[in-house]
Amino acid sequence: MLRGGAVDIKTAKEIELMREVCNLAAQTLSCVGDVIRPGITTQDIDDFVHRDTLARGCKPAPLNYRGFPKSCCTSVNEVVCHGIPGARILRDGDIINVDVTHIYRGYHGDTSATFYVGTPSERAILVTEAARHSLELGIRQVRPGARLGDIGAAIQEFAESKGCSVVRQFVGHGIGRGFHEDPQVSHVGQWGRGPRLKPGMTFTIEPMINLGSWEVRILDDDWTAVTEDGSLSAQFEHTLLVTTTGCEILTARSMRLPSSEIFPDYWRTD
Ligand code: EYL
Ligand code: CO
Repeated sequence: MLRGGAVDIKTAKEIELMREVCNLAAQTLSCVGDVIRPGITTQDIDDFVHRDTLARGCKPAPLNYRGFPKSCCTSVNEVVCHGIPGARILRDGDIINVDVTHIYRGYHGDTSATFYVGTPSERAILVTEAARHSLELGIRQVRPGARLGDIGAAIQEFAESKGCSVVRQFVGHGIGRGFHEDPQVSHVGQWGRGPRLKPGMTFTIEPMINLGSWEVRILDDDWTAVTEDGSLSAQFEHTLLVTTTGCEILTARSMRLPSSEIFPDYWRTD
């Protein structure tokens, strides 16, 4: 049993199971990209995710987690995270984050992406590509000896340089047998601060980036988080392993996301 604050180091066998579940979650998320188009409902996405998760021999972790009623989260436009699938119809120009977490042989794999519905506006492209690139920059900090604060610093520095803001209320998290384990991974931070990363740690990075202010409020359903100012919000999430040399993106996708990765080089730096 881990003491509060202690970060679990996964064994070789656990890492193999984490690779499996994370790869299965990544495949489901890739396939979600093919069903998103104007005219479908967010419930249609949940139906697809539920069936696809079971078809891969997994269970959807969100379903009944702290009373959550659906198998994934679908967060449209000003919804920051934890949007509940339902009757909402997707319209041309919307952006939608789909967040899936699979359980397989007792282990969790958590990943999400923001998709464009039809033709995006300039504002939608800005916030979505800022979120995609900020996750990329956060991941680049992950290696043994780096500090937890380096991840948030890299994300915050970039997002704010593009005139966007970083949500503070929700954080990445350790993951394994538990959906949510220590540590908490803030998406804002200071260089050189916080505990050091060690090989065998597994955690998510999942920055939520807003076009306006970082403040969020929770709707009366007690789940849905929206931007306080109604501005657009976008998010991407990967589950990561700290290796002896750097990091492995356990939820990496081999296929591209057809409706989301239309500007893969928007802020290419290399
Ligand atoms: C369930 C429970 C309030 C999810 C994640 C579904 C949501 C709001 C109570 C984190 C925490 C997904 O996927 C997640 N993070 O990347 N709760 C989650 N729920 C839920
Ligand atoms: Co997630």
